[in-house]
Amino acid sequence: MLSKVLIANRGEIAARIIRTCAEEGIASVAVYSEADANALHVRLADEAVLLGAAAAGESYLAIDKIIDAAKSVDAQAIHPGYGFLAENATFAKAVEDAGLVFIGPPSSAIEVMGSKIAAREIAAEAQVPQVPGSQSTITSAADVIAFGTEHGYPVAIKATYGGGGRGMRTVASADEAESAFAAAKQESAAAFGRDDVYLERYLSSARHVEVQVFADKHGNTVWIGDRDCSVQRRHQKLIEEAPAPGLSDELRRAMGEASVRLAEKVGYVGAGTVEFLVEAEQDRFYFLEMNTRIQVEHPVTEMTLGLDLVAEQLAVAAGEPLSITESGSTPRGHAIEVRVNAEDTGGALFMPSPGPISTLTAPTRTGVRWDGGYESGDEVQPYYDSLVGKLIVWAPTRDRALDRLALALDELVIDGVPTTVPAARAIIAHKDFRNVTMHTNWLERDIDLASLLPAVKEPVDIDDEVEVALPRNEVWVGERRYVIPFFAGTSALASSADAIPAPGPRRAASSGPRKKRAGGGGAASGEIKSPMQGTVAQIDVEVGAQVEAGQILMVLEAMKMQNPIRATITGIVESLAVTVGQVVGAGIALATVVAAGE
Ligand code: MV4
Repeated sequence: MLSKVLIANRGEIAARIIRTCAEEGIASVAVYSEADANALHVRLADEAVLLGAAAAGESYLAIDKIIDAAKSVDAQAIHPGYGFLAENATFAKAVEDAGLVFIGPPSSAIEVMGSKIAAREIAAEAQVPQVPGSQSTITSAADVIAFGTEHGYPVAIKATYGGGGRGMRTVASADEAESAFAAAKQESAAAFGRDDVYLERYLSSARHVEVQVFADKHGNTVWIGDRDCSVQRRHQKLIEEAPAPGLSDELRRAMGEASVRLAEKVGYVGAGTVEFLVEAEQDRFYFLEMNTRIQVEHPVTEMTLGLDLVAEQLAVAAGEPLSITESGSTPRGHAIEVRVNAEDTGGALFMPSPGPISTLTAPTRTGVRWDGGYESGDEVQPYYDSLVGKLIVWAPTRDRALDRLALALDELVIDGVPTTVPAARAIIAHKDFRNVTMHTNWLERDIDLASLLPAVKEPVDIDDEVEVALPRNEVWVGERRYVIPFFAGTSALASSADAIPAPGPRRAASSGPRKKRAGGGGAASGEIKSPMQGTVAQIDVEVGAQVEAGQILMVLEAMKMQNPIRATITGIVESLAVTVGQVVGAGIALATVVAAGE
């Protein structure tokens, strides 16, 4: 048995792991950055070691510092959680080489699954079905066209050393090949430091279903249930559930057995997840990738099986056999998880909105679990992801779980930062979600989140708003009145047409009425400058394109947050001053839009 474990992570997953360590009688060691000195995971752990500055590279991604910290406190093992270094084969190897136990698979399995081409080769050897794909990295747009001619469109261009959908581009026809190829390469280089890309036939209306596998060091490998994670926005999952609804027993079993074959082929140990695309009506499934970590959504599996997957990870790492010896136990009831992020969903923008949480009260209803990374008085930092916590409900049936989830969402109180709860409410209230006709492109294509209203941090006094006469609307959130400005003809989107504010507490004024902007006379040229330092993650328009004021021109990634950059006036894109992958400083010109007719 392990006696002391260092948790190389922060937020809710660090808190989650620390709590299981306590139950197992294992001493826990938190690591933290300067920004996290007072964070929940530090308060919960038995010991804590400062790594360095807030930037992840100086702290949660600093391999040597983390290994030194483990040695300095005599920890025997390191749990990486998810994200940060969890799927970094170099880190796993460094942990192994330091004589410590990496709570995860062997570094060799991480390495194989890190290359999506190698993963596809192993999957083929294990006779796991997959969509047609290129057998190697491609070198030109001509390769895309040749593949499209042979296998049909749409085609997906994916990052060879990527995963999770980042760097992925879809190609609907041959004339899109050139620009999509260039964009996928640039995005992959920016996201993963390598620009190798490969091809897959793209399935547009399948569901995203994943299988939880577990292996111990005694040769036991089992599959223990599936989860549907089809509702994603920009490859961030919003809602997950277990079991995946509407799959036949045969399909479930075939996917589970395929997952075990794959895990065995790669010499897997510990918790792993095998992702598939599923066409449930046809009983067909296709391998996508394997995630070699505990996943954010693991609690829905726990709730339907009565297990603690982190406890199983700790046992396996200590060399004990799995407590689950049989594959495919029948799940009991249904569990659904909502990820609650500190983001303003107004106008479907999902703007990261870090800041202090004044009140956080989780629902206490039967069948409800809250896995949180913060408590009242804690501050969501701008340096890391914006996950505040996960609301998980269990009920005997899916319908009952959805009803219970709606009530639990109403009872969850988070004051101080806006959250993604309004989007979750809209999703679970939608008939397609209730009827299980959602799929991977459903959220971005079929459901209207653009009418969600932006959050306003402080109540605004109507009488103070005399600067510009604009129609407005009031909403009541709990006991507080919020005033939402209306802009003629459009949704709330137009109200944030100006440069997006840098991370930090949102100013009430930013959502309030403001002076009439260019376009109605006066200045008719819109130079768009970068509001912050960041990396151009995506460019949505080309020179010469007609754009509306408020339309997204590009996305700037800063501190892992996606910040849309919008046109300030309606007109034509005259110039683009940047390319995807470029790092820009605050105030740097990004693009120029000129009013039509000039
Ligand atoms: C796909 C796909 C369809 N066809 N690959 C996204 C996450 C990563 N693990 C793989 N992903 C996908 N890969 C092929 N060949 C669909 C997804 C996908 C998805 C795509 C667009 C919008 C939302 C999505 C949600 C889940 C999966």
